[in-house]
Amino acid sequence: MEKYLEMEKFSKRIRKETLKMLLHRGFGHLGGAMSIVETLAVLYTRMKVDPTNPKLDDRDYLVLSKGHAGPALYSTLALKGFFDLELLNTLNNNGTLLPSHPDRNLTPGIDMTTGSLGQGISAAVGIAIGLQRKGSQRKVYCIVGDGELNEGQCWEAIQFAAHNNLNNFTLLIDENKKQLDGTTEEICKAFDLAKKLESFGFDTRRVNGASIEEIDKAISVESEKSPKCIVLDTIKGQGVEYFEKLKANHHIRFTEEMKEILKSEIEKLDIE
Ligand SMILES: Cc1ncc(C[n+]2csc(CCOP(=O)(O)OP(=O)(O)O)c2C)c(N)n1
Ligand SMILES: [Mg+2]
Repeated sequence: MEKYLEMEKFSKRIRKETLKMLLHRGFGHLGGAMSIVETLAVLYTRMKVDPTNPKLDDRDYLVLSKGHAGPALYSTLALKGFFDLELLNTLNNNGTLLPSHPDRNLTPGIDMTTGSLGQGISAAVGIAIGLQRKGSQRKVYCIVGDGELNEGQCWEAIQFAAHNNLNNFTLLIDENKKQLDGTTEEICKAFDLAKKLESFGFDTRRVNGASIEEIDKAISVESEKSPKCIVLDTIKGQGVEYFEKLKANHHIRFTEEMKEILKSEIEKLDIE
């Protein structure tokens, strides 16, 4: 379908610009940025946002609770036209508008400052209940990491969202099976996240997090009463074979060899 082809192209561009940005910087959170690329492509095709007016009154919100994946969101926003692509080369510089983790006071299109894991989801639920009380139709999306869900604070927010029937709230869990220095299995097991969210009262689906079509279909379901959860089955480093296979792929300082690999991966992502 045409719309999926467009989203597919968008996701390639996001992946490419993110890799370019990280290569230019020389280091960064590559693994967790790559695993949300397809999700960001779907979200920013569907969400009501206006790049010429980032503070548009009736815009939808995205809170990137796993804020260390900021570079993927910055490329998405730049490609949507919120700011110039050139700005991506200023990632992490002193005085930049693009700090490694999102800052709502700095970057056009960023609605919540994140990076301290567990806090973004609470803020997102707060935004959602505020909107619900105003009778607003605006939607709130929040992306959390599977390692991030080790934070107890996340589960307070999840329970609160279900208790309040926040059907304007969609939680997207990036289940890439890894956290900072190992797998979730060995550090703190996630168990069955879909079952957990279901039992917390969320309308839950599990999808292939590399499939634009599956993500889009899951996001498009309207929930009557309960908040929604989409568990994204992803790979840390998704879409870049070398980094998918690399064991320590959370935060990478690129060796000369890795830089060459990145350059060829970037070339492969060129779109006609
Ligand atoms: C409160 C808090 N503790 C620790 C960190 C450091 N930290 C950054 S990313 C990360 C691992 C997160 O794992 P996950 O949520 O699975 O992220 P992903 O796999 O998507 O990169 C940690 C511990 C942090 N940012 N915030
Ligand atoms: Mg993870």
